[in-house]
Amino acid sequence: MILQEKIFGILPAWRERIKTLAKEHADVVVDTVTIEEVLYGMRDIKSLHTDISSVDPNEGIRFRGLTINETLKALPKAKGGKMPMVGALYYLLLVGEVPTKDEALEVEYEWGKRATVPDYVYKMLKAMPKETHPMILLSQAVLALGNESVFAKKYQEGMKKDAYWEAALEDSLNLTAKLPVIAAFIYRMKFFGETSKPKYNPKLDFGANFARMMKVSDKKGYADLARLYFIIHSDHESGNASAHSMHLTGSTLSDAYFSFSSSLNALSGPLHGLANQESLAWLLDVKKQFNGVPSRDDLYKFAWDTLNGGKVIPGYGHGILRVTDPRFVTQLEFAKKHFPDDELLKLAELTLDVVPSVLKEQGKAKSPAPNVDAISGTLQYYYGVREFDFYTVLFGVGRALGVTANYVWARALGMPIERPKSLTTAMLEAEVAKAKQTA
Ligand code: HAX
Repeated sequence: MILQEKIFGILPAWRERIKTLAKEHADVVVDTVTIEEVLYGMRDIKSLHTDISSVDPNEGIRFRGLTINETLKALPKAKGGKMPMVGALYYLLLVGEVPTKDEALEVEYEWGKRATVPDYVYKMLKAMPKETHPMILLSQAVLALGNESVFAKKYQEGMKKDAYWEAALEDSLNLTAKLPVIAAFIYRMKFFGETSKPKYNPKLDFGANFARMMKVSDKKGYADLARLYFIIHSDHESGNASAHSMHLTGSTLSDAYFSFSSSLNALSGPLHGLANQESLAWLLDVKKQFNGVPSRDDLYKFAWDTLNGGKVIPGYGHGILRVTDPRFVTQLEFAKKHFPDDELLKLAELTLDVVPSVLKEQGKAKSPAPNVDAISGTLQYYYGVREFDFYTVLFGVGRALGVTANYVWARALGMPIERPKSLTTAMLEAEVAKAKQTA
């Protein structure tokens, strides 16, 4: 299988680089830790290691060194579409090189072979109460698939440490292949009462399959939107909550299913993946209150009312980024190209003009710029996916690509169990006293 062969070929050199760093330069200081960082979510502490992607605060994400624009340009496109194959992105993340079209098709082929979801997963999903949130269903389905884990089975049989990554890769491919099927099933079952099993067509790519299984609308472009969406949501370096949860759980040698279920559970919070549905809800509230797109002044007042009500304005601000999120820009460009006259898009654009200045006036948010979630719901809404609760599931399917690539490499490089040190308040106070004495 192509991914296994490629990783096998490059792994010795990567292992050597890590060994050199760990053995010969172990004492080199990369960061120091302040009390503020300890108390406020470890923000910005340089303490994680990944080569899959990295985020520059002033530039945004790079996947294996490529910006979003470079990624979209370089990767081979899907048949009949203008966006790259999702399989091409997975290859890039896992191998670190831009694949040829044939190499990308091989990943798509692997997914096609592995997309069958076991019956017991459908049965379990059908047995859940109707009001269950789609993220609960998705996380449950992923956890249930753990029955199939190659890693867990081989570990029990005494697999050698050197081979962990191969079992991790098998699980990751099996899991990512099934996710679009499970997500589409959840969508059709939860919102349309349909319980037939979606059929993955191995002759089509991941994005086209997802669009078909979702049965959203006949508007042209949903398959391309799905490809774009999954690609840009795949990874955002390792410190964000969903990526870090996957990594932390995986570091205990839990299999990819346990680990990805953790990742989804972290993604489900309103400060993380749920923000895309909250952001669209906010825009629709505005639209409802003003019976369409309001004046700049009315929107300004509405934004202040949100802040004065003690709420955040979803879709704005970021833990690391200090500029407009390029994932936002790419989606805005897609929307302007495909439906420039859409009322909700016009409102999103006006919001882009007003909200950053309101946040600046308030003076709390370190970045007043829009993040990925400020517009992703607007695009889904246009294509007919109007059930907000489903939006984080879409994010989850995309995020699986990045976090599983990290998971495979974490096992390949023998990363150990995570175990940072915690301090009591008295210990922090003692550090303050010590610092005062030496000052
Ligand atoms: N609206 C109102 N207040 C905001 C804000 C916003 N959009 N963004 C930040 N702030 C506030 C914070 O709540 C914080 O207030 P307190 O001091 O009273 O706690 C203050 O500004 C400083 O926050 P920060 O350092 O700029 O931002 P954080 O790193 O603490 O938080 C968040 C980053 C993304 C969680 C934050 O900007 C936020 O809540 N944004 C709205 C929700 C959102 O869009 N989340 C999605 C982010 C992207 C993502 O991960 N997607 O999955």
